[in-house]
Amino acid sequence: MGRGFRPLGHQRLEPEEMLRRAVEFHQVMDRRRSVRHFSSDPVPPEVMHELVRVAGTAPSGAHKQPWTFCLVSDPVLKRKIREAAEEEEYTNYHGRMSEEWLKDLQAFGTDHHKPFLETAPYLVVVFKRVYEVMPDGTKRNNYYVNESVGLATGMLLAAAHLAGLVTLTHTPSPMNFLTEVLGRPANERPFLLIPIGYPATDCQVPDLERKPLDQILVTYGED
Ligand code: IYR
Repeated sequence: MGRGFRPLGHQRLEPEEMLRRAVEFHQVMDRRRSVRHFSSDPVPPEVMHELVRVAGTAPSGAHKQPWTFCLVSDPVLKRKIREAAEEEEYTNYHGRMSEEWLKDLQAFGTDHHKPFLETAPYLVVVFKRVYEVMPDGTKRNNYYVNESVGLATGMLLAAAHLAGLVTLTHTPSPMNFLTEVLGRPANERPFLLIPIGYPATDCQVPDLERKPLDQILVTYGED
């Protein structure tokens, strides 16, 4: 796959410009929120394809790029996904999740109803590719698959936000039904389910605060 090395082609920024860009990017990203109430307004498919292209720029273990992004807009498939997810979630909310977990979720107002799986114009179902099947049928393991696919998904969320769209990082559990509904091969495992679209007109989000820098940053070597 590799063809040797080539120059990086990097240009340094002035410190002020660096800081300006970093501050601005934080301001933009700080407005990103997980959204559970979607408009059904359509999103141009070219935009969605571009978001996936951004996700595909993520770093990955040994550059194996162990991801597949399924872009679902077919209403029949969306309904199947909703029905299967709601069935699993019903079991989660009625005995499979601990009391502590249910209490932690109260602030988000979630339950087993997942209408957004049908309302959102697109569902991006992210699959991790645990191994690759060679032409001779042998299997080759990928490396740091969760880390790689997590990074790619984060970049997808950032790209969607920058494009003026909203997302939900949804984790129906267990997620095996996605393999079946989408007819994915055995080397792919569902990783995350991400509805993408515009927010509903009256969309509300939980009134949350992010941890301040001094709670998430520990410095070593600064004065
Ligand atoms: N998967 C369930 C429960 C759930 C779990 C966590 I952690 C969340 O942050 C939100 C929901 C659901 O989707 O409802």
